[in-house]
Amino acid sequence: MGSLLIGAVLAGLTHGAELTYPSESSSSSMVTLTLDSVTIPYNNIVTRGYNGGVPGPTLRVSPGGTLSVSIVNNLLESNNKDCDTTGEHFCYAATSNFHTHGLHVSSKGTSDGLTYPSDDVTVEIAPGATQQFSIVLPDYHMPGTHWYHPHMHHATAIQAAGGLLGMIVVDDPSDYLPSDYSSMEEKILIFSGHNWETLQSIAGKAQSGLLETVADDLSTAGLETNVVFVNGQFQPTMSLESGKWYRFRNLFAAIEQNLIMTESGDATCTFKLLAKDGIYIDDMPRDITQIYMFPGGRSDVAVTCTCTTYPCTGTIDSAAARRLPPADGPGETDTYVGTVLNLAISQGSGTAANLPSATMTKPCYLVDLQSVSVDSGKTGALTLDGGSRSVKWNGVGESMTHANFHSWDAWTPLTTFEVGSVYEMTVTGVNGHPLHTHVNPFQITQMPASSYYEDFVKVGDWHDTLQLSDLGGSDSVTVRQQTDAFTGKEVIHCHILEHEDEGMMNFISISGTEGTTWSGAEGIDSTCYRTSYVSASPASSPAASPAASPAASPAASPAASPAAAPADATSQADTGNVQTVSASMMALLLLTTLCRL
Ligand SMILES: [Cu+2]
Repeated sequence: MGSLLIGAVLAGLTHGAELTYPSESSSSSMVTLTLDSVTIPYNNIVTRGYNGGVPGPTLRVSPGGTLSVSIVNNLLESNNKDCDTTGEHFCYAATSNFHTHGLHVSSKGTSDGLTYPSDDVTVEIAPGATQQFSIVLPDYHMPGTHWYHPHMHHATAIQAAGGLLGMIVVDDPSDYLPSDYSSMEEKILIFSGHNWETLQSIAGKAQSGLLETVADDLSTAGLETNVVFVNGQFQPTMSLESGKWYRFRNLFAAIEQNLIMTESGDATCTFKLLAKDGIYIDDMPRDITQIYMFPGGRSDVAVTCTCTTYPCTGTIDSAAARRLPPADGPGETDTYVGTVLNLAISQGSGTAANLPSATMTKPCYLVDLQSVSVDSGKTGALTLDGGSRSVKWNGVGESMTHANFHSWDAWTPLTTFEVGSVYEMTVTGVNGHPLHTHVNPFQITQMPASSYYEDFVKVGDWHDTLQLSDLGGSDSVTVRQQTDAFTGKEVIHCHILEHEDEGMMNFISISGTEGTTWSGAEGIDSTCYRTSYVSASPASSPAASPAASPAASPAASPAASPAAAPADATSQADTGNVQTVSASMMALLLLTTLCRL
């Protein structure tokens, strides 16, 4: 115990161990993720992890690719108490499943006719069982930074924040990014938030076996009980060279708190925002001085650092810009305060050039929806109601408590949306509760102020996870989304995941013909793409039609793109079909381009 204390003090005085990076899987093969108890270096905590550690491997996939994942659940049946036994909303701690947070993919499963589940959070993998998932990304999926974690209702928080987490990178198509951006060296940075006080409390309620005394043990050892790890390490050191740009792929794998990160020390670092939640912003590179991360959110940031004399060091700390009064309990709405990452800067040979302004060509499901006139029947009020732990649509929506919720099939959805359309939600409650939507991301079209957090969040930006602590409780944010291609459940919940486990979740049922896309997209942005991204050749640039009509029709057009969604039962069962579809869509694209010329 004494040596641990000395070690902790030394770690505080000196720079920590060199940052390491998770292993990366090839997207072309099946990835096996084995859930088991693991021992992590911080006080030898025994928690749940994938493949022997925290975080799990980074999964890489290309647009149009398939994530084939086999989840092997080696957690112990003896730790799998049901909710009647625990008498709490926290239970089934050893039952798991697999959610791809941020991916624009089908939420369907085997009960819908798929051979293997896609991003289906209704799956339950019992202790000792193995389940394969097959998650097909559309050809036109936006490249970006996402993540995976279990989404087993009543056990999501203890599993995800306990250590079952990993990054997903959807790779940029070749020739997609300007070379100044594509040439950047990437740094995978998984900031995982572990408030062991919260986790000990949940573990006790769930009778989870693991983590039931974790915070007490840390206190006895004189160690911090609320920590943020980077790639599984506490306050490690990342070595960087001056004179070059790095692309930080930041993930805040967390179930509560915010990170507000700034750099200080002898090194001077410049941050430029490129993307949030796996979607490039329209005004990249955007000047930022702080990196704001909500629980579950991601950001891609270009970073370059210099020193007056070499080598030098810097520190990335998170500090509260404004500390909220405790709303629902300790830590739940607060910003994490502490050192996150140390930097060691050596002198490089190059010079970091000014980054050119760039607006990336977009897939049609992400065109700017701000000017669209949305049908009155396709608007409504979405409320994240912390008090009743519920998500409501136009004032209606039950809490998914253990008492209310018996099965996904028996649950009445909030409402029904039509696939291939545009919807508008006026959202309240995002001051205290991070809004997360599955399947379809959303664009912010209205906020009380045009930007928050020093331009980190602006009207027009896309997110799948959003929390704005600076809002008042009755302030609303208006967001729009396309219900692109995928029918089935669009799950919506609070990403303070203990709130989700307590019932703050619901879903919208998306109906219609699988694959239907919104025909109004090209009227807004004639360059948007519906198949694999193809780099624009000089010959095709005159086709950027100045006469394109901005008058967007939100009407669904079932015939618009019959082959757009590859995740239905037939195409998923046979990869060959997907390729055939892609080839035919490519032909259609060429034909369309020729017609425009
Ligand atoms: Cu919440």
